[in-house]
Amino acid sequence: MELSTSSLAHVPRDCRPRVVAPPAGIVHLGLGAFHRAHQAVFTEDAMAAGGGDWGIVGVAPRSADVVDAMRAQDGLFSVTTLDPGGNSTRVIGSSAGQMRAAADPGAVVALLADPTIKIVTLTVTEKGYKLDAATGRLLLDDDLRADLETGRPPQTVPGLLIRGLCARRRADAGPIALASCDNLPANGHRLRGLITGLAAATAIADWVASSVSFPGSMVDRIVPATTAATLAGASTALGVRDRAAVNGEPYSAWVIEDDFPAGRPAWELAGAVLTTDARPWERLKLRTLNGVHSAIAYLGAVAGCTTIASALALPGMHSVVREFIASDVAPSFEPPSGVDTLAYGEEVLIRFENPAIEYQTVQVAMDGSQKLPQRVLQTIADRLAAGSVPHWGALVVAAWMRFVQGVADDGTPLPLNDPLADRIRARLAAAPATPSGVVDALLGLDTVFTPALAEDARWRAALIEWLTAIDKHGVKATLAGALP
Ligand code: CS2
Repeated sequence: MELSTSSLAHVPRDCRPRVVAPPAGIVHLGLGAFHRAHQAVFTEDAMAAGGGDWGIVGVAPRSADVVDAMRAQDGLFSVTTLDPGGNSTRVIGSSAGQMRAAADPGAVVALLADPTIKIVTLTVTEKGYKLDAATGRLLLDDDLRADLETGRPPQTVPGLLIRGLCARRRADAGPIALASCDNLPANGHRLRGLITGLAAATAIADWVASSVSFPGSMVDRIVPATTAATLAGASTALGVRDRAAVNGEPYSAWVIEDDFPAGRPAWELAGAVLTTDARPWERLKLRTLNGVHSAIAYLGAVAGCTTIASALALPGMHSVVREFIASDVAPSFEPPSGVDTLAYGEEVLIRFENPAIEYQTVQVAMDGSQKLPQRVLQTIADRLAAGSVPHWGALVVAAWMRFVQGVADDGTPLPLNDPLADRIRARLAAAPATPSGVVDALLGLDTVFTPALAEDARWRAALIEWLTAIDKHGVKATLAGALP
């Protein structure tokens, strides 16, 4: 039997949703596993505790799989919390519909112009915003230009949002909040800059300024990609088949700027923290959790480890990432008041060690050109500006430079899933195959490395030193010998 509203009676009572088929109030762009295990859960709990019509219409930009699976299940899906002390599974009922933007962009635009929709949340990944990762400036590529300058159905996220906002203004459907939940620095400010920049040349510029808000947020939960084992585990727990199941770690956090002109769910009743400025939390999380995640991913993948937990168990890895946190990350920023970055880092390492979360190193490693700037390079830039050479940060970037060459230490091919893959390959192919050749070729990627970073001789030397060590001894031996 499949999971659906009519089969819920067969699902164990304590796994059933707290809300079913709520009227829509939110559109969510990016129907991936992270959203289903994060905002969808917070929003269900908020409706259960505080009421309101805040059902989520989930929009998948391209992929049809999740949309089809969820539609067949009346929008229901389950989240299994992977806890070394015992797993628990619950069905989430906060969905109010599913759409595929690529198949029917007009329907998404019409929805954004519907007065019942008061919030748009986004998890479209770093590259979805079409922003230069190094500087945050708009990257007006051919796709986005076509969305803005022709009447074709929009194919990019910014194109879809602008078209939706124009339609909303025309329909006089009232104010709306656009809330980025992606791992971008100052994500609310970046989305505001993007949308107001694109709207500047249009008739909706003033309306956007007065009626659209851009609350920033820090989102956090480790949610591995769904596998056949995820689906099998959910079916066993539920007694019915769930094709849209996801797994997540026990930890889950959401710090959101409270700027919702048309109202919002009572997320604070679901454990979220409402604040006036989420940036200190985002910076802490991006530089520590995500920075260390990427560090373990690149070093681990090159060393031949498939999961983050197994990579963290390599001799020397734990000490190296602790040194990275203590010597480079922690001194690079002021944490939110009351938070100790070193203690936060220790908690993060315990979360990464959870053996039940089989988070793939290559999943974290993908899109490095979009992730490294906010996760690692800003830390490095701040340390260099303070007069200190970030030795461990250089090891992380050297590991990325080794990773993008496409083979692990044992000769196994490594995937390069990155919007800049072609540029990266072309630069490497044109450069001498020496550590300094590779470092110079990649430092020339100007949407990744700012001029200050590309030109810093101290840092370049540190990169070359690490890359030489990795080339000569491999990652495992480099890690094992990195600290006395
Ligand atoms: C990870 C994140 O895949 C990645 O790049 O670093 O998805 C990470 O698991 C989340 O940000 C945790 O909140």
